[in-house]
Amino acid sequence: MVGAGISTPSGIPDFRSPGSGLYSNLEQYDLPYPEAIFELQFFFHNPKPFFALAKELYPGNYRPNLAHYFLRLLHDKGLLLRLYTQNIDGLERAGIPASKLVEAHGTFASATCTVCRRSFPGEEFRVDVMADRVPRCPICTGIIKPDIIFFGEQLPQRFFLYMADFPMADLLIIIGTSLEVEPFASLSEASRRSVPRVLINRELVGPFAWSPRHNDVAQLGDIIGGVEMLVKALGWTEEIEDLVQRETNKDVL
Ligand code: CNA
Repeated sequence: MVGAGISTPSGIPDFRSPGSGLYSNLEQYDLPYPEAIFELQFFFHNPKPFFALAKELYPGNYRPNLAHYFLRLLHDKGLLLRLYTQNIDGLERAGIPASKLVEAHGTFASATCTVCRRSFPGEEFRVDVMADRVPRCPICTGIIKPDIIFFGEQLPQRFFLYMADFPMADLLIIIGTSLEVEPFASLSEASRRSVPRVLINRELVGPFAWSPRHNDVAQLGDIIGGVEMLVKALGWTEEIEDLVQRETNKDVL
């Protein structure tokens, strides 16, 4: 399970980190209060702040970091049952196939007309978003909203895979999330009690703080440092360095 914290080393601010988080830097988005950016009522009143964020987070602006490559390595080794992410930056897609990924809070990769409900690939309105234009449906002129889950909206069907996945997991790794947003946060309680839960985060969060289990493990501090320690303990340091090198070369080519 991962959250915004795995992408802060890539330069994408999280929500709640004091000072650097999105919620403490609202002026540029012109919002009455932080959560309004993901509220439908506010979106229909003024979609511009959301599209300013969309422009920022659009695929291609940021690169995955060591935490993403660690998840990729888990997958390459056949150890990843599923990756549940709250992130909407799409960085997990670099190397993790769609079948292994649950983007619980949606994605910019597709979009839906808010009036006629037609679906569009995200790429189709990239030009509009980059030019600070609110994208409109070519058929009915309704506003097109990227398939990001707003407060009160239903989570994607794939989220419910957790009912089969969590009882099967042998290990639950949780990285870079405040575990404050439901229902995602409660997944941290859905693994079997005999299964260790590993938290890599700046501070204790969710059940690690208020109802820890005897077999919980918390590596507190910077995420990259925490991932490096785990990778070292697994004896995968060289492998991950090779992977990062290969992927960086791909970017350069
Ligand atoms: P959050 O509530 O902002 O929590 C982030 C957590 O990560 C906090 O506990 C931080 O202390 C911790 N953290 C951040 N950076 C580091 C670091 N470098 N080292 C160690 N710990 C760190 O974010 P959540 O994901 O828990 O909240 C859920 C929201 C945030 C979801 O709905 C997301 O869509 C949304 N969000 C996503 C992105 C993204 O896609 N990258 C960015 C901002 C917000």
